[in-house]
Amino acid sequence: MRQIVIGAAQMGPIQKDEPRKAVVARMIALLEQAAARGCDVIVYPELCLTTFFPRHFMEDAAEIDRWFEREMPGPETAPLFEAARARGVAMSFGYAELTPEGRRFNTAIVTDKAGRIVGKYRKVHLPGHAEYDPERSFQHLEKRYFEPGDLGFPVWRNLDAWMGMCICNDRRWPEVYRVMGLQGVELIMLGYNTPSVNSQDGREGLERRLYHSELSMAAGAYQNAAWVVGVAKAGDEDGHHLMAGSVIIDPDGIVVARAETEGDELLVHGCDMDACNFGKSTIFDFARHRRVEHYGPITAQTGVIHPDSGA
Ligand code: CDV
Repeated sequence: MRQIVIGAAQMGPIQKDEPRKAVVARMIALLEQAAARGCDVIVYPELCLTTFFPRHFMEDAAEIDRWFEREMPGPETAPLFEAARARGVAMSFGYAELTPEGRRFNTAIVTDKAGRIVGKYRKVHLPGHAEYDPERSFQHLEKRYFEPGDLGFPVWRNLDAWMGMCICNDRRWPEVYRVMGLQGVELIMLGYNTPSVNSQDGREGLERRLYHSELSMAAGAYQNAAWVVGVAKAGDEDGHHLMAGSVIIDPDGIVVARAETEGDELLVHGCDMDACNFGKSTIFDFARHRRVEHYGPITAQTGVIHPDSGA
């Protein structure tokens, strides 16, 4: 048995004017709860240091830059790293990264129990649009503020397990889980900011959005025999509602812990990494059962090509 006690630290809303210092204090409060409940690792949401700023259209570079971190840890996040190190809790969280070369990514990191960053992931699947869209009921400008991640889907050895990360929209794409599955991933950690309504289809409400989120993560867990931890930033941010639905899912695709609120809430579950072994050595023993000779289109094309198109 290789048990990792996981704390899924759902966060309630962060308003536009809420300073990082206040957010980091909330994160430390969750970390303290996690330590008191025996957690080995705590997982926070996507872009968890600020409000979900891609809903705001901005043109001024200085205004955009204020949402980004130039260093990690930086002056405002250092207390979080110190608290994690002091309590011996590893952590994973998402933030907006501005590199020294001026590149912008939607990023997540994972640390070890000494607060050292052991892995970094940059979001690959950026939803939304790059220009102001008057047809939408609200904006989702991730394609404006970030470039697609350039690190692939790495997996790291940490806490005696194979760990990987993805971010929000990535969780809806089966390729994401499979690329990590092919590296033997045992724990996939992800955070999200998911509006409760579709800005292009008001009929798609909260219930269906929660279902699609859980469906995608449970499928990814089961089909790759891995634990999946999905953590929301939820509630009403500046008049825009984000769904909750944070979950811890076992390698059978079963939800073992689910958030009950839309606020700061810690889910705790003892996750045995050896529970991945059965699925990985039987129905999803990739080496024995995959037929890669038939999978070519998955990497050779992006969009749909109908068989009668002549292409
Ligand atoms: N932050 C996200 O990536 N949100 C998307 C929304 C826009 C659908 C998501 O997939 O949850």
